[in-house]
Amino acid sequence: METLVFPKDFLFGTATAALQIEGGDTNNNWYQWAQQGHIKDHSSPLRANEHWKRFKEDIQLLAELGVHTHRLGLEWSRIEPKPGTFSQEGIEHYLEEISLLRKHTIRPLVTLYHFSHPLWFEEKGGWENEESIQDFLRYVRFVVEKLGHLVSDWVTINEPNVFLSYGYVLGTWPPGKQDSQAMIRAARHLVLAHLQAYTLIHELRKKEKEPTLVGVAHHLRVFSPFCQFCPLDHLASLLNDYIFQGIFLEGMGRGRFLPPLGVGYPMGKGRFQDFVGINYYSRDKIQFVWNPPELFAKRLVAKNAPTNNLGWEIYPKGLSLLAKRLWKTYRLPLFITENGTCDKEDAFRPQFIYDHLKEVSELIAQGIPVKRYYHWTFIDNFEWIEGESAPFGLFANNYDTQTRTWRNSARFYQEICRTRTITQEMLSRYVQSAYHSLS
Ligand code: IFM
Repeated sequence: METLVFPKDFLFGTATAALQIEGGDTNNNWYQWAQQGHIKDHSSPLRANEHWKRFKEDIQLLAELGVHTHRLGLEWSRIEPKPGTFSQEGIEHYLEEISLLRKHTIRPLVTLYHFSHPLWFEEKGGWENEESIQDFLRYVRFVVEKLGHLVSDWVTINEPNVFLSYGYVLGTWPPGKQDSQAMIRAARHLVLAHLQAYTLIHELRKKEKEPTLVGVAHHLRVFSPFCQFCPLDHLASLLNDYIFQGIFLEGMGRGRFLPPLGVGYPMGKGRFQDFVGINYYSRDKIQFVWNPPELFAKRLVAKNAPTNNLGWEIYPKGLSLLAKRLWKTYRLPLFITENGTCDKEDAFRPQFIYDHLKEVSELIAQGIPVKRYYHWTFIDNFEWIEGESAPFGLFANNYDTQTRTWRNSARFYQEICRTRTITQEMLSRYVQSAYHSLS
């Protein structure tokens, strides 16, 4: 393993989402989904990490961890509990939280929408309703007017493709549908909401000296043919790539609508992102299957590949493959807005971090402007339908006592943040065991 050295302006951070850590909110679609019994371990985001109450303690931990930046989400339902009615308490809470981050010189990257929304929005039909765009923009305007003086970096929408796949194809997330027409409607609205929010945020902040950066956190995967010699597996991989991520990258990045989202440039040709956000976790091996009209592909894990506790393949090289492609296409700074793994024992997380940062370091050496790395996640939290049972945290959390514990990975990451290097000596202290494999 090599020593890695990162540039002085490279920022290391952590990422979280409001619903996954805050607890205490019942006015959102995910609380309702949990109440309906959809969470595998029967936990609820009502508890999570009680971060809403404990944010000072958590920010103290982030400061000790030494991160340069932190990606946090806002809970829309706390800020706009009823349509058009904003909560003073909600926005003041975030003012306080973000001010505290800044006091510790931790640069905030704020996510405006990360899978959860108010119940009133869900009841109106969520993103399927055309009015969703104006509803979202009203919320964005309020937030940027109130928080803009503290925040210059924004993610409008997190992983629209994941929300749509689980919510409208598999039906395991709210709104729990299996309806491709509804999915396409919702997808169009999400893309348009981003395009208009991008323009609005810049409009609101145009007089400010500090540049405002706005982008999307895209969930990006590598799709490759299960069988190298099977043309149909190749074709199915390309199609998966196009449908799962290609149409969102082009739609949200350049305002270019591709089928089935539409055609042309409804908002005009342009650039609608200041960085490309990459949430990278894994690769899928694609096998063509003929089972019309539902399926044309199966997503499989490569034979003998290392996997995490959720069975996701660990494939660090995929990060480079995606980053190179995005740089070639968009010529914009790249932020790794999420990267991390589910590892109950914290057995292979340090190795995972090293292997992915090695890819980042090689990309930088090749002149590709990867500027930030946000580890997903700061602390074990509510992992959507997995509930409390899928720990991705640098810190462990005991949900009964709400005690936070430093993991070996957190200590490793602390040294990485402090020194912007990974030395052989650090590797010998922190990287203890390699990955589990399927075989
Ligand atoms: O926890 C999620 C996060 O909310 C979005 N990206 C993937 C993470 C791990 O599944």
